[in-house]
Amino acid sequence: MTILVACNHPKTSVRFDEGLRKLGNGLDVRVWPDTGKLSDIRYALVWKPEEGALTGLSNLEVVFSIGAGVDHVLGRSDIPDVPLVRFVDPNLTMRMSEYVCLHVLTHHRRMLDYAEHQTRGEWKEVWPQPGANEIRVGVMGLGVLGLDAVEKLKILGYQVAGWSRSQKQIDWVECFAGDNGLKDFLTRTDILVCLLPHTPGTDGMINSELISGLAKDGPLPGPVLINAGRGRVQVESDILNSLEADALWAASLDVFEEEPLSPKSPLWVHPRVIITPHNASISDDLAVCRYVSDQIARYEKGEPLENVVDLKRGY
Ligand code: NDP
Ligand code: OXD
Repeated sequence: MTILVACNHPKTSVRFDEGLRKLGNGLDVRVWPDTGKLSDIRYALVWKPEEGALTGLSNLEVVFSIGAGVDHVLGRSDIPDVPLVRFVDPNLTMRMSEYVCLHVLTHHRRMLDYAEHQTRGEWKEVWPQPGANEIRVGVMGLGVLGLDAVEKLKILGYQVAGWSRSQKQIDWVECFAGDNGLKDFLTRTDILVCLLPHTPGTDGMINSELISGLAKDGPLPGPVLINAGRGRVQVESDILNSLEADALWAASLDVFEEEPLSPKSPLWVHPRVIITPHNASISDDLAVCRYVSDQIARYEKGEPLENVVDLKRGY
């Protein structure tokens, strides 16, 4: 059983090569571009592989994505017509919810204001001081990550709603769906959290128009955006314009249209923007290797693969 590891950085590939070997599961691991005989390769483990890395793999049976998102492989000319399995893992899910709760609390509890006061040694309370139960958080994307995030936000006491493509029924969360449900979802949202994948359907959807639909009657000085889904779901110039126009009060952004974010981007220096380098939740190397190894074992036994991407939907 031969697996090809193909990542954007050779160092990343080496880590997964070592991880898979450590498991001692009998896999013959090849690291792109040292592929050996292409016809040996039945599996591929990829993260933003070089264009062409998956070409000519005539016996390839499954592609595994190192991340939960698969936009780094979809839409490429060399993506073969075989199942694409994405990474789903409790640790990845837990850490994304940590990020979401951290940033919701940061804006709710006005930590940017206090950090600024501290630079001047200024002892000053910021008012009003609403409780979590007065703040309406809306999570876009009620998949593996979104569902865990809404559950944890609910435990913190927030009024939580979710928005997804298909209608969901969850007792303790107000659920909205599709284009028809978007307006009402936004109107009741003070803090918007995006955990959407990037697909043709979500491309650029966080724009001025969407931001202007957020609640204007909340207890914070204005609406807040937190995006840890994908950068291409947002239009950064619109986010900046909305901040300047006070249509948006603050933002936490982990993902960007182009990554890494250019040092010239005005987002870096905006006083009400918090930037993190696409690390809201990073896939743990060994967890990925174990996951892939388990999936291959299932597949070899004739059991169905888990978390297979619907190529038509794009996630
Ligand atoms: P899932 O596939 O489990 O969930 C995706 C959710 O998005 C679903 O609820 C789906 O709706 C919804 N959705 C997709 N397209 C649309 C649309 N056009 N309109 C409305 N809702 C839509 O993915 P995960 O929860 O596992 O992950 C979400 C994304 O998070 C990943 O794709 C990745 O881009 C990002 N991510 C970011 C990380 C980071 O560190 N910043 C780390 C890991 C992931 P429905 O339920 O109806 O299908
Ligand atoms: C992922 C990511 O998709 O790290 O897992 O962004």
